[in-house]
Amino acid sequence: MDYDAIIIGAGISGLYQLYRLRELGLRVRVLEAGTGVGGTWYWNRYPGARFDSESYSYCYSFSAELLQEWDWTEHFSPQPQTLKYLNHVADKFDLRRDIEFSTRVTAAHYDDDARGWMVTADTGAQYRSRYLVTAIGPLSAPTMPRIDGIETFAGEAHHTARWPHHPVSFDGKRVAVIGTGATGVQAIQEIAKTAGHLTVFQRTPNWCKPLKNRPIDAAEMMRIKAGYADIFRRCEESFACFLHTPDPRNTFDVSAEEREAFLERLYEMPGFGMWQGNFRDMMTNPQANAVISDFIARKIRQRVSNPEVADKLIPKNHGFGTRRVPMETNYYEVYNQPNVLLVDLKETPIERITPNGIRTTAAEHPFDMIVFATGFDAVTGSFDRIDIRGVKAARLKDTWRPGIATFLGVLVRDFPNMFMLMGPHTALGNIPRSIEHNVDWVTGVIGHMQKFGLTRADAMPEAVAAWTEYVRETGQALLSNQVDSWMTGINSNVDGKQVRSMVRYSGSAPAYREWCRKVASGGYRELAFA
Ligand code: NA7
Repeated sequence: MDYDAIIIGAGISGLYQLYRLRELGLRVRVLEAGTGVGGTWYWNRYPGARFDSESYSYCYSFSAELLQEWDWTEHFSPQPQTLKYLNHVADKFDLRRDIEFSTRVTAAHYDDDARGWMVTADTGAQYRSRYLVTAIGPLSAPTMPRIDGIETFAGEAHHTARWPHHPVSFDGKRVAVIGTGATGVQAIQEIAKTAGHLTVFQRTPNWCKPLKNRPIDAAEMMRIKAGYADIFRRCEESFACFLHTPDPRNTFDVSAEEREAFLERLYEMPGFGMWQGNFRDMMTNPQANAVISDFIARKIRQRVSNPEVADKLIPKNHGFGTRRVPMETNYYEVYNQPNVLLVDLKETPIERITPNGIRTTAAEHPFDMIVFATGFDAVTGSFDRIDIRGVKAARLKDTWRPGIATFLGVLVRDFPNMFMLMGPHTALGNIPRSIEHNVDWVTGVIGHMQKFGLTRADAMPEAVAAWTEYVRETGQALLSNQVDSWMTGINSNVDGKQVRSMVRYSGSAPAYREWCRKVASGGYRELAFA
């Protein structure tokens, strides 16, 4: 074997996994497609990209020294600052010497005789390794919309997740943005500041909530540093590892006045409070959800001066919080600007992209630039883009075709020694919190194998069946699983992703960790070792 472990990806999960496996004394190589570290925060450098979670809850917690030496400048860190932080982490722990940049993994094949993986990169290089850790992210395979003529556009065109490294100017330009998810909303509010004219092409409006970001001064940063232990304890106890926990009351436990006052407070609160800290039945009771959606709809009407435009911005096919809630800063006010136009694609669909711009069924819009904020082939897309084969050369893509099946979202039966970080069916939520847990657990399994001289680990079929069933059960009551979004496996631009499927675990993070803890403390009986 060339290496004990190959890690694919040098984002938040890959960097930390490298750190941990090095502690075990393993020979590790990280293969990274980008020219630098950072993953999501390396690729998504579009204007407006930033954390939607409090910076100090969304960072690594494993090193007290790192926590104490790093100063966050804003409550919700902007992408350049986050990238700087991840570069600092790579330098501080001397991680770069084990990372190969500009190396995109194209294939990973398991060899049962050698009990290891043969990994192939687009550079032509091949690597043999005992363990394979995928640190490729649930939202990292960008998708372009399927629109006729897209390749004929003669102006500038950028996907938000493949944003150029050089500055992009919107000054005086006629700019189009397609897509109004969390990314589109962040980009639109920024582009509108300088574009000559901005046209937003919206297919489905989302329920957006004010972020209420603000700078962190030195005194506040000192207080945050002193309170890190409490911050991470709160994250650990909450449903999805955020600083916000659901209110113990149900929506209709309180009077209409009290409810309104509570929702007002949440609306004014920074971050995900309105989504993660609302009445506890918001995500399961359609009537409760309708009340909260109505509250946000009224806010949109107050903030957008033209009632017809306001109406177009109000979602009609899903309730608040049932899709990822985009966080905004003056997003709705953008539509009051004279240089901004909203095009509702439900009314006037795009017919084609032309060399000059975009033609809908109603008009031809000329553009200098098109920004595609059209999202990702989520969760499984980053796996599908690599030719991953397990025992008897079975393709991972085919294995999952009838439905995703994993053990704890980490292991897949018949793909021995492959460990997924942030894979399908694992706890997501506040991703860095989940990453640290995932990495520590994987490190535990690998450490166990090293200690006992084991060379093959696979998930037992019964364990896979039990976890997959648990994922299905915990997702049943949730309104969000009855709505089309990347969280339910839908992507209109990808073949085979038109029907909803259970791609993510939607139970609680504490329950997920308890499963993992029991498996580890029981000596990994759910895994077949050899
Ligand atoms: P999302 O949330 O998947 O949003 C993609 C957006 O692009 C969404 O508004 C889509 O409309 C729109 N879209 C996609 N294809 C088309 C076509 N063909 N025509 C018109 N509009 C289209 O991706 P984001 O990058 O915003 O966010 C992904 C996650 O990253 C986010 O949840 C955070 O967790 C981080 P649709 O809703 O499908 O009608």
